[in-house]
Amino acid sequence: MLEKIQQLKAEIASLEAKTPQEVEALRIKYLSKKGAVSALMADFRNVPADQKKTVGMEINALKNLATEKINALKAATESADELDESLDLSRSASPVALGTRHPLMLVRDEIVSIFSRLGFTVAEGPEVEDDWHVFSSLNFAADHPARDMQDTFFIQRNPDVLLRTHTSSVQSRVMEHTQPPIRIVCPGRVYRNEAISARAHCFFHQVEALYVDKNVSFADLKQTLLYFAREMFGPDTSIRLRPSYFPFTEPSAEMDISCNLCGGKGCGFCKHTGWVEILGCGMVDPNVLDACGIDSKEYTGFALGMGVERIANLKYRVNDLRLFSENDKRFLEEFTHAH
Ligand code: 2NM
Repeated sequence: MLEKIQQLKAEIASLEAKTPQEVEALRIKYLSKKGAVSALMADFRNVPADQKKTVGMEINALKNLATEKINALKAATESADELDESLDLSRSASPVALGTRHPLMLVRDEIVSIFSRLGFTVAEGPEVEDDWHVFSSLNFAADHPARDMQDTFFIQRNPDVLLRTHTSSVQSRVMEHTQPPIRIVCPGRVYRNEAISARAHCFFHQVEALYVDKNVSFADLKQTLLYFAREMFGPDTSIRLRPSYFPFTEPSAEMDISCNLCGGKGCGFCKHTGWVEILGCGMVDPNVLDACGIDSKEYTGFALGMGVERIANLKYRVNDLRLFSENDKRFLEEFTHAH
């Protein structure tokens, strides 16, 4: 009897079924009134009295095992069955919420695209730079305040490992290994050691352009600026240039556009002047060309640079710079349909 029980246990433990029908057949075979377990129960009265306790316990264990096994098979085949019928495999997946392009990147791409229509190609370079490419090659005097710890981030206290403060370092690198004609546009992130506020951040984005060739003149610069301003801010935009100073250009100028809020009549945004400043520019200083291996007796060039945040502020009237780096979805999603 015990031997028979062990044999049945092994048999039941290895049972398999693929459909609910097969499971039902197994249930009948082992657990119905005429099944194998009931047959053992019926034989139970022939078991000698001194073995009844052990054999009884074994039969109960067998019955539990068979019930559990068959329930498990039932659950497995039924759920497979259910899946087959309820799954609509032709349904599309649940919609994925697409991200949005960052407003600064939209504006950057628009600026770059305007210059590329004028034949400028994109050049990029490292954000971690050395003194030569950020300052010395660009005619920054040894005691220029930008070289100060106050303004520039140095890495590991090494005065020759720093975060670029403008993308002009990319232009210096290109001039070093390319002879004119050079016509490049350089977008990128730059770093300055400033306290974060609504109007300043420790990093921002720039686009600079550089054109070096024979006979490049200030008139070429001016025409390029006018084309840029009208493409960016609309065909009715006027520009004006004011004399300025930058270490890497001589002469230097700052460009204003007619205020695109009031159309030049004067409003709070343009401080009632009718003009807003948008970029700096000038003729590349001969010292810069020579330092970068370009003969300043043969070639001249113009350069210009602008802050992407500033252009974005003008275009979208974002009045707090911090919004650009907080990644608040409500802000970012406002630009979903901007382009
Ligand atoms: C500006 C303003 C004026 C500039 C100069 C150069 C280089 F590398 F050619 F010397 N790149 N960019 C430049 C000139 C940038 O940003 C306000």
